[in-house]
Amino acid sequence: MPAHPDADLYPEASGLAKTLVDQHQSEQPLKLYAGWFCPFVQRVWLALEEKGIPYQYIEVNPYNKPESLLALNPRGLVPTLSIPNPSRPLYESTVILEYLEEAYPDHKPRFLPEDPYERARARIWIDYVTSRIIPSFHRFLQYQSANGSDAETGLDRARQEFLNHLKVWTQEMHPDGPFFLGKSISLPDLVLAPWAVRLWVFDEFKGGLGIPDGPDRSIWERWRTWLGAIEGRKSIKATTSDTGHYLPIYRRYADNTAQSELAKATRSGRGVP
Ligand SMILES: N[C@@H](CCC(=O)N[C@@H](CS)C(=O)NCC(=O)O)C(=O)O
Repeated sequence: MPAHPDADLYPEASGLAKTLVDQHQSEQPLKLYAGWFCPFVQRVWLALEEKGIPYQYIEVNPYNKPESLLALNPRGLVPTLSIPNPSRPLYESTVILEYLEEAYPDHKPRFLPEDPYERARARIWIDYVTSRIIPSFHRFLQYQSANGSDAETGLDRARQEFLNHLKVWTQEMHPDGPFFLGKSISLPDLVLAPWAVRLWVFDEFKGGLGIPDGPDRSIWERWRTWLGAIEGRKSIKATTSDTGHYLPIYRRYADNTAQSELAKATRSGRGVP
């Protein structure tokens, strides 16, 4: 079998993320098996940082899966956590986020509202990110223009579909914010933030994101307020590596040669793996 195209991706975090990784090398009961480049990992990494939960960061390449990862998670995806006393595995980024919320109630901020209705409503928009926004992000990024007269139409359809999902999500935000539920950052923010700070990939590879000027101005204004708050957040900066190291990975998505489970799922019309 040919080697996985991402088997030899850049092996470690860089920039500010490298500094953070270095601070989290010592043995801790809670272990995060992570890939520095992975947006699903970044969801969990953000939560650990925001809440100040002690953890050990363990870099693994999920495209060249080590036994240590497979022993915890037979699918070999990151993020995977090893939970202490007794040591047990946990995976699936949104499940991990809910676990951290429940298992560390004294670690602030709390990421879900107290009120049961508001909690449930937050979960609708958390789910919307994974079930709608991320698949359409990938359909747009992996779209290959055919030759011929409607070469751009398909790409534009993919772009519009993605923008429409962002718009629907944005319309559900607290009117002033700056975050989804208001003044403080919460789970809906954390689940989308890693993709929001990767939107440069559309400028780099797909001719731009194409947020329209004019119609829906106030919705896109609200989107920009949210994005500014996310981009300025310390935990986001601290968990982000140098752009140059993401480039070859995202180029493989953009030319649709990536072989990750997510890339394959997108090609065959399935959702997030
Ligand atoms: N549903 C999973 C998705 C995790 C995921 O797809 N992680 C990628 C890296 S960003 C991975 O481990 N890919 C390995 C593979 O595709 O074999 C979650 O939310 O944690």
